[in-house]
Amino acid sequence: MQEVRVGIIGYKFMGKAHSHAYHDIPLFFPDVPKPVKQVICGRDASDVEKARQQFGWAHAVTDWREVVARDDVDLIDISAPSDVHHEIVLAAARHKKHVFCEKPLALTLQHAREMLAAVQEAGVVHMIGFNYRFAPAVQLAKSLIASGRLGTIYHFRGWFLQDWIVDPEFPLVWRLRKEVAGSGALGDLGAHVIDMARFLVGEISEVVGLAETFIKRRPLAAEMTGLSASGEASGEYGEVTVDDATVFLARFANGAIGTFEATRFAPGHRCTHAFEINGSKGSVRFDFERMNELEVFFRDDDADVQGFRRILATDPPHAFADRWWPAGHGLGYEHTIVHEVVELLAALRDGRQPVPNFEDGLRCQAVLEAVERSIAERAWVKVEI
Ligand code: SOE
Repeated sequence: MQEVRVGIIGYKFMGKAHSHAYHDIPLFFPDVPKPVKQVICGRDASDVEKARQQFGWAHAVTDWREVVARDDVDLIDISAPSDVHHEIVLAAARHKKHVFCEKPLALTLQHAREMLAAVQEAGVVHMIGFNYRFAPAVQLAKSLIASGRLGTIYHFRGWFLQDWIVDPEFPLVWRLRKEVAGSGALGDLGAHVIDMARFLVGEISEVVGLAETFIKRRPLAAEMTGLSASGEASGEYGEVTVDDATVFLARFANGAIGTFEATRFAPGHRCTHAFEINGSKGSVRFDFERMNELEVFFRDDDADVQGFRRILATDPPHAFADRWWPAGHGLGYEHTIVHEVVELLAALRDGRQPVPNFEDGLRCQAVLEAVERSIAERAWVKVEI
């Protein structure tokens, strides 16, 4: 396989981030099949045409059904809001297209099950967009844990903090509407923390949670599709139907315990996706706002120099480091997406499933749903897929 022809649905934040990855990959990763930017799709004809020109796609269309049916497309990239994932994945599977879907996989666990079943039955390659796994510093944490250098894992402490809706007059964008987003901070940010925990520590078996919606009504704006909104405020208000913040406790199947926090109400935190993991032999900690660094502590260091030390994970032997810049130059958010798309293209080349795939999406969804049930029932809930 020399080339993979992509049809992308969505052209805002994720559409742009994925377009950038398809653009960069032939320059930096020539050993995976070359992604061909075939067709980009969005609801607004003039905006999608602008995106086509700016991001370098060959064609622009306004109906995703046309994209999944095209003969000149091999891979469907779903960079659109969560409420359309299910329908598009089922249609793509029917047309035997490979699928790359943004997180969270679905609005409900039942939909996630149907989506995994559909791609498995179609025999296509499927991937879910949990990009933060692909930061080289996170890959280093993974290899330290997998090789036993942290010993038995006792604690996972993860949090994803943002502050973009603290202003009560911030409009009711799609991420604040349950019917489009599924949930709020939990599904949008907590899903990333859950994936990180599963990747680094293992399966979560039981959860108990607490959620709050601090601002219950927000102004309606003319255009409410992106992270922000534009157009004249109408003077009308609508109900916020998702959580502004969710916290939960978890037990892992391997005996570790976890605390999780996801909020959009933490002033000063723009994109603090962080974790600390403690094991019998040491600890690691990571904060995406300093994504090139991993802090590590090893109990068997000589006593006089014990302490957390900062590893700059930008140079060989760290993951992906030999593909980018000279020593210490560092990577950014967009590189996590480049790396995840490289994993997808390598899987297509090698005839295997990439990781993370829809099974990971389903397992994450099962945790999300268990947290929501636990909040509704005010009780511990077992995670069942
Ligand atoms: C908004 O909260 C958001 O863009 C999420 O939707 C992304 O998944 C996360 O990477 C950054 O924040």
